[in-house]
Amino acid sequence: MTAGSEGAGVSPSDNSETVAVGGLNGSAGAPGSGNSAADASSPSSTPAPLIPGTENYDCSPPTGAVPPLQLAPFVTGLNNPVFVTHAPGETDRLFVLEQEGRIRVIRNGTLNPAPFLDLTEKVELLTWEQGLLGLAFHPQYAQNGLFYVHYNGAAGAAVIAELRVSSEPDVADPASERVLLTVPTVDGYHNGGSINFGPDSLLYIGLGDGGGLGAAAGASRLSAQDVTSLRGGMLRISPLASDTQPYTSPPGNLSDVNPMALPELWSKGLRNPYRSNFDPCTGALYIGDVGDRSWEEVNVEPPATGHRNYGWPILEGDECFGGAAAAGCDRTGLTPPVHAHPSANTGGPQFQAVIGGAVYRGSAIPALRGTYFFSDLYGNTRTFRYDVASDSISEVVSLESDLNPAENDQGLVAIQNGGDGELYFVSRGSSGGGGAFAPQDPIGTIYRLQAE
Ligand SMILES: [Ca+2]
Repeated sequence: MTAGSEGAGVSPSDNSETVAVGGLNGSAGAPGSGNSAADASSPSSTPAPLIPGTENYDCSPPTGAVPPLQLAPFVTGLNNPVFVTHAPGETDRLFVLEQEGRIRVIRNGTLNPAPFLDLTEKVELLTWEQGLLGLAFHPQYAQNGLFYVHYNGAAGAAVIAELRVSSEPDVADPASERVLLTVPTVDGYHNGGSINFGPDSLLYIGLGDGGGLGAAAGASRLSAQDVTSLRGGMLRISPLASDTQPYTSPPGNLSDVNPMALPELWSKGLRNPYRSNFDPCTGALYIGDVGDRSWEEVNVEPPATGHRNYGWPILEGDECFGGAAAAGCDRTGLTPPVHAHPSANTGGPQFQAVIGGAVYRGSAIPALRGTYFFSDLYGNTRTFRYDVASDSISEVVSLESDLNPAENDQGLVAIQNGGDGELYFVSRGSSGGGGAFAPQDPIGTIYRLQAE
C-alpha cells in the first residue's frame, strides 16, 4: 500500500501504516450512555427527547394513515442554500447556510436581509462539494451563545470552528471565531460536512475521505480505513476549550478499544458523510454516505454505539468495492449499511449522491412520526422506519413522484428538522454538476413537508 501518499489525514507520520479498524464491530457502547429511552418495547409511552434543545419535538408514537404529501415552498430567493437548522428550544427561527459562507435567519417564515454571519472571506470552494456545509448550536446556546460551523477554508481544508452570537440575537460576532480543527483536502471532493450534537451533548463531525482523482484517489480512499487519519471518520469531541487545548476527546471513543486510533475518532470506514442527524427521540444516528460508482448508502448507529467500521473502500454499499475482481473481499468487522440504493452511474434508476435526511418528529402529520426521510441530489425522496430494538429497518418507500418539486436537477442538499420537529427540504436550485464551483442566481428554495 502507498500509505506514504495519504495526504488527507492528520497522521503523525507520513509513513503511517494503514491500520484496519475491523474486528471492533459489536463492542460495547460508550460509558455513561443512558440510551434506550425509546424503543419498540413500550410503544404506547411517550418518551421525552434525549437531546437538549429538542424539547418541542413530538416523540409520541405514530397514529393514523399517511396522507398524500407535498413540499410547500417556505422561503425562496436563497443563494445556494445547503443546510437549515434551529437553535435549541427555538420554534420561531431557522438558520440557513448559503454555500459561499453566509448564515441567514428566517424568522416566522421571513428571511432577514442581513446575514447572521458572513464567512465568505474565509470559505474557499475548490468544487461544488465544498463551502459552508454544517452548523450546530451548542446545547446551552441560550446561556453561552456558542455555535459550531463546518466549512472549507484555505486550500479547501476542512475547518471546524466555534463562534458566538453578539448582543443582537440575529447577528453573530465574526471576531469570535475560534478554530478547533483543520484537516487538509486532496482536491476538494468528499468533504463530509455533517456536524451534530448528540444525546451526550458531544459534537459529532463527519469527515469524508478527502477525495482524490486519478492516482490520488486510491490513497485518499485508504484514509477511511486508517485509524491514524481523521478522514473517512465520524469524530466525537467535547468542543469547549480546556486549558491550552482547543477541544478535548472524551472517554468512550474508538481509542478505548484500539490504542492506535486518533483520540477524536468514533467510527471509521465512511466515504463522504455529507449529511447525518440524530433522532432525538431514540438517540440513533442516521448517516448518509455518498457512494462511488455503484451504491448510495444510509447507515444507522443504534443509540450510543460507535466503534464501527462502515467498510469504505473495502465495501461500497454491501458489495465488495471494485467489481468482480474484488469478489471475496474480507468483510470481517465491517458494518454494511441498513439500506443501499444503486447509483445512477451503473445505469439503474436515477439516484446519485445520497442526501442523508432526518426523522419526522412533528405534530402536523401524526402518521409520519418516527419515519426517516432521505433523498438524493435530484430529489428522489424515500423513507423507512428504523427499529432500535431489532436494529433493522422497514421496507423502503419511494416518494419521488410526490415530492420532487422541480422534477429534475433541483440540487436537493438537505432534509432537516425545525424546532418543532417538522421537516424542511433545502434545494439549491441546480445540482451544480461536477468540477469547479460557479456562482449562480439566488434560485434556492426551502420547502416544508405538509399534507396535501
Ligand atoms: Ca459503507
